[in-house]
Amino acid sequence: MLVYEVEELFKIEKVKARWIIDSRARPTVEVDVITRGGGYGRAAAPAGASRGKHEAVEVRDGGKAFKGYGVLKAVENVNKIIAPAIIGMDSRRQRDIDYKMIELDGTPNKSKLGGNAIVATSLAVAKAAADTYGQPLFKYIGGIEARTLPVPLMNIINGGVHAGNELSIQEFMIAPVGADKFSEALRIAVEVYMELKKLLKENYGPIAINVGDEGGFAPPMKNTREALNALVEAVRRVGYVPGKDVLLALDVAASQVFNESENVYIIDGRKYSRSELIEFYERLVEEYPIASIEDPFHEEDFEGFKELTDKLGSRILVVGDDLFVTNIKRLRKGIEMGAANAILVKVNQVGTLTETLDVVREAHRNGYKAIISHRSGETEDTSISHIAVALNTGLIKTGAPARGERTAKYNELLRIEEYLGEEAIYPGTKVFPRRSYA
Ligand code: 2PG
Ligand code: MG
Repeated sequence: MLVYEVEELFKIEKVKARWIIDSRARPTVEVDVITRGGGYGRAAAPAGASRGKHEAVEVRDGGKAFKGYGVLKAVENVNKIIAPAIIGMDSRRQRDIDYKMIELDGTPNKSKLGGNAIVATSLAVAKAAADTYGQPLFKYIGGIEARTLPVPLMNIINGGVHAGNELSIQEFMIAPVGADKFSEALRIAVEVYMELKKLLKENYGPIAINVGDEGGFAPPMKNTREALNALVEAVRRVGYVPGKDVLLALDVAASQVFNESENVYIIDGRKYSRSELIEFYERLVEEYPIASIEDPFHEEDFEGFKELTDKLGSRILVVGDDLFVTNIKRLRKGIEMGAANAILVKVNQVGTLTETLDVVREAHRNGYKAIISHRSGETEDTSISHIAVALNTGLIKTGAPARGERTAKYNELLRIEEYLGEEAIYPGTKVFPRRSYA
């Protein structure tokens, strides 16, 4: 085939957006992109609950329908404004297409067209280009280098704004590292999840096995140690060694528990200043096999992140989520100051695939880990599984091994591991600062 004929195949032929509903029963934007060569890509925007102040903004309709959560306007923005602008463009020109949308939007936070409209289109374009090549998305993005399956940080006890219980900390996660393959790691996590369910039912009654937004249990617990004890106990009971086979991780989502007027954090009913909170984390890390703490301080407290990184950075990942909001400028500020040593990466926080790739590259260049992440409001879209493998991040955060919108991501990783066969790598503890936390 002649070069110009191949070029023709990748041109965008059709872009079509619609509303669908997400895992929290809220409407969201889904976009289909079709190329002239018949390549097809479909992607949907996820939505957060503990959102950072500096995230890309979702356009929602307001008014009565869907209690204001409708996305008809965002859908129209894709169909009437974005589609005519990108139809005819080469779907492989991801950067040009993403910057075209950024230009059309014209705001610093994508609030005109909507981060939801832009992110779904951006990912659908990449998938359509990949499909035109007949390749899975991770191969298209990462090429022959893409072969590291991520260690999953699995949120199996939910608290904070993701659950109807009294736990202040939002996420209590396990990281199954004691395996050579992702599929083995997933098996370990599933066994722990099953055992935890049993244990919670024994200790707190049947109400304890209700699940939160990310598929983790939302037991009627009142404090952090209670939740961590349950995790350690469940790991032991199924015969694994906490700190060796399974590590623990927290997302404090501290912006949610920060009281600005008093300049304190309220955790489990107790007030903590920044320095008291640092001591609290130091003790927890001593007592439990914790390998990662996300958003330990509120979203503007770069200083707090720096202090904790100085103290614990050689031992755990200090992860910036609401702090960095997948924004390269904020990440650079963190790098300069030595605030955090890892970044949580959410495509919809920044709004395009291109900006996401740039952030991960910047993180990696500076020795920061990147954790590709879902949102608490999700769809069946599996792009993040592909992005994690494509960029060899070695880390993903996508909830418990339960609820379809979460299992979609894990199941896709199983398929990717199968596709890669002998080439697949599972890094285990290598992605954390220490080899053992036992
Ligand atoms: C987080 C995320 C995902 P949300 O804080 O890391 O777990 O939650 O999507 O609600 O911002
Ligand atoms: Mg977070």
